[in-house]
Amino acid sequence: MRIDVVSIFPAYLAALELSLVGKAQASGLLDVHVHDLRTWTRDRHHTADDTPYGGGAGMVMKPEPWGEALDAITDLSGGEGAIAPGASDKSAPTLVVPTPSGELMSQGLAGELARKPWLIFACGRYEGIDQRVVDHARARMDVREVSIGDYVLNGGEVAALVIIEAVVRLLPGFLGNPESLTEESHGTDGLLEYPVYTKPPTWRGLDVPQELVSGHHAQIARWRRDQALRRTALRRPDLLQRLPDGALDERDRAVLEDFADE
Ligand code: JAH
Repeated sequence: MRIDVVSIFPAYLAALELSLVGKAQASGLLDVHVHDLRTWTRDRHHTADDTPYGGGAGMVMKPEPWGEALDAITDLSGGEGAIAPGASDKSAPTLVVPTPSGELMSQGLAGELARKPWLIFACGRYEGIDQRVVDHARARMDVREVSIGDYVLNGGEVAALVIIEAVVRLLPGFLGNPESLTEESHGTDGLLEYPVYTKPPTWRGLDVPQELVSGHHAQIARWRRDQALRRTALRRPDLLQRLPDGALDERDRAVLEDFADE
């Protein structure tokens, strides 16, 4: 996968060199390019913003540098037009625009983006990017305006980091152990994860639940299921409403009934 990120604060994206995303890059699975939007400004002061039409507080990012940036990045044609057999199609970029007014980020969207060959992140600042940039791009490529939650940041950079991390860890061959991806919360059964413990068995007077140290596989599985149900009911009742038909058996429903008064 290729990822391009455009920002007036490219230093924010330095975290991409670290840890798991950095390892994916080192392994050749991922190719990340960070660009300074001001590369594509033409005035002495490298102006990226202007006052909003219609008035109001704050500034809006000018469309021209964004248009030139996206033209330049997407015209990194690679010369021919032919795609080598077995090579991924880098001629079909998906533009991802982090914005509080976008569709909500989810594990499902991360999986969808992980199947794309090329993602371009446009990180806005101020009150956002002139809407014509997105409208113009939509006629030329897939565009996803994405929110990572209902709160406002100072720009799209941190949201882009969140989205990139959620996507890159799903790339085939990324983790050593593919099971660690399929087993966790939001990966399979739609419940929150159960609490986890490690040694020592007693720490500061707190014991590891006896069910987990019992060594009885069925008892451990049942305890974990009950805890996942309990946590989900208490913290994310909305997730219980969205479970597919048949996700809960009679025992699950009885357990939820017992937690109803907590
Ligand atoms: C703020 C451009 N959903 C989180 C999120 C994403 C992006 C932004 N804010 C919050 C943002 C200012 C300018 C994007």
